[in-house]
Amino acid sequence: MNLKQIQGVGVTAAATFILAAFWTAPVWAAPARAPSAKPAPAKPLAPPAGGDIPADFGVITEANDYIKRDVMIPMRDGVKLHTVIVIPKGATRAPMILDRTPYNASKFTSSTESPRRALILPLSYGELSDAGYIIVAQDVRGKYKSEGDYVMNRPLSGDLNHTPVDHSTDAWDSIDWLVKNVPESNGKVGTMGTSYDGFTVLMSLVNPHPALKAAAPFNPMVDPWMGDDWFHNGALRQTYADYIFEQTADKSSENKWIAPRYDAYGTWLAIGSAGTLGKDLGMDQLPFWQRLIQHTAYDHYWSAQAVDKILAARPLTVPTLYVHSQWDQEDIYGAPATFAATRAQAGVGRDNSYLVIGPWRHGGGNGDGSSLGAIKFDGDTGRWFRVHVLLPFFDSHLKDGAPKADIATVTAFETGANEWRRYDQWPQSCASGCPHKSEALYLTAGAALSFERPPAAAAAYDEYISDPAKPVTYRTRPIRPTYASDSTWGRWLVDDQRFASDRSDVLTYTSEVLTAPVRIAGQPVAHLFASTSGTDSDWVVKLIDVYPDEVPGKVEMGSYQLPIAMDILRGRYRDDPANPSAIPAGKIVGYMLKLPNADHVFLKGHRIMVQVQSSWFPLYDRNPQTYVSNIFFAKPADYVKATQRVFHKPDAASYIDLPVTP
Ligand code: PG9
Repeated sequence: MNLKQIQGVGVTAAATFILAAFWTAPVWAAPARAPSAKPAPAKPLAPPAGGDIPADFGVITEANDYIKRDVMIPMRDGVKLHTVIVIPKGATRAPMILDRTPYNASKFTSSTESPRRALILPLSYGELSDAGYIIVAQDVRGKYKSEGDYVMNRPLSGDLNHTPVDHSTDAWDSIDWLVKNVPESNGKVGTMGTSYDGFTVLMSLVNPHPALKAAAPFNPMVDPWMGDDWFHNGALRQTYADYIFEQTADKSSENKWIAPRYDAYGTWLAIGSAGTLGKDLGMDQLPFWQRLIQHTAYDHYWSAQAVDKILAARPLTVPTLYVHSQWDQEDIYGAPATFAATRAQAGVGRDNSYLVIGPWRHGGGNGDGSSLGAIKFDGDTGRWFRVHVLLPFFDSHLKDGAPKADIATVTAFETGANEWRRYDQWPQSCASGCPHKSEALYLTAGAALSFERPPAAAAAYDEYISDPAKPVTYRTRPIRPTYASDSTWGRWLVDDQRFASDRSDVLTYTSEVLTAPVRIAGQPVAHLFASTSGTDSDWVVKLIDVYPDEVPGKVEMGSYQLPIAMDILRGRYRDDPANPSAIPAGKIVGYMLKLPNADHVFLKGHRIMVQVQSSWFPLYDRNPQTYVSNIFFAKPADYVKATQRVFHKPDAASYIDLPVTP
């Protein structure tokens, strides 16, 4: 039903009601028609010459509380980018928020059909619009209605991009046009966006336009080899193939990935290796897929486009609020890494760097943050952040005459305690250079954890068989394709880990019941001393909060194994991500794996758990456990069982460096 029809129904219904309630025939009313009189025959109307669709239909927009402009903005190379501008009706001297997206600007600005701007926009943008901001959404070049060619995460102009244009120049040209052509604006612009759009926000900070006054990258893609979308420490996130397929098979993402099976575990086991996938599902036709599977190591291709490194090399001149989610299932590396990079600068870069850490999934800061999976947070943390941090941050930099906002350098939600904290630096605890010193939590004999170094007499190691034919699933089966409409991918990082602790190919270490809370605020780092009978191996380490066996008021949480920080390391990159090397079979080797940042309290009565395993399937491709030059082209015979040993003896004592704080 369109707007005119809705209005028509409203008017007719109201008129009927008024007539029924108040109508009594006046004396002058004509007498009823005589029953014998014949009704006049209906006059047949012939359709007009041009058919029933008018050549130029005018949409009635008087009821809207916004004006929407659809424009094509010219870039320096002549390419025009499709841009939708949503202006609060009656706005004057309003600041603008620009979101540059590969996900369809038209859809972004018509989330629902409504005369209210708060409803046509995604929630967080609707709130900004209601606070007086002009919201601008733009299709990046080559996607949807924008001209030009699309390149996945188009690198800066240079040896990885031989054109003179990139997201930095496109942001500059767009901002320049906006401040000259939107008369309702005050000439000040902020950039905001989540994930890929967060990446374009960061690119707007490279040689920024002078009108760019503030930026809020939410969960930005920063280094997709180290720990964002495509890989984690060299292990391929193969289930993203469907995203690459849909994003690059055509301009408007109309080609849909058809999953061959209901359960992605079965799909990927049958596919075997990423190389086979290329052939079987036509991925080989996609240039980005080709680049992905050819650049397996952290070579120049990846390191030169890592945005934290790019921004570290130039002073951050625009105030930037990096928004991070503790349980970000897609880009858990980007925001804290880029904050660390620009905060380490002297002077202006340091002062312009702000960080928010919320208890959210990917993009969760844009929505309702009352809960995530089974975990509840005593209130809407998403709204709290937007009202108390995001809006004051933007207001103070973008609105004429707005007061300075009182925003802490770091605003973090401490899960467990479920309270927001203000810090003047992040991390709060680490091995050196932080306000607090981290502490080693040792994996010990008897499947235990201890802050004491393991004694010499204890058993030296635990072992398991890692079988690539039966990889450890990353969540309970069946696993739906990542972006299927019924997928619960967004909450997998808080899945109860009991399904894994029961497996014989997962080592599980548990502390005593805590008699006092253990609080962490920083990045736990796993130091494993391990051997494998193979010549390559993956190592997955999970830091888990085990709830008491019975939880009053939340019985379903009894013994819940809540992941706090987990990640994977591809063993061949242990010494140098750029230069892989075979693992010496049967030798004890040291591995260091930085886990994601966490601000969390393991409460009294809980226990700390660490799990170690060698596959995390099908999210990550299987390591054949035989060293081959390109793992994505491993042959079936390369996939072999391996005996894995994790050591806990004095000269090879595996531990987690826990960023504990008082
Ligand atoms: N993190 C997103 C992404 C997924 C897959 C590939 C590239 C980007 C995003 O939400 O944009």
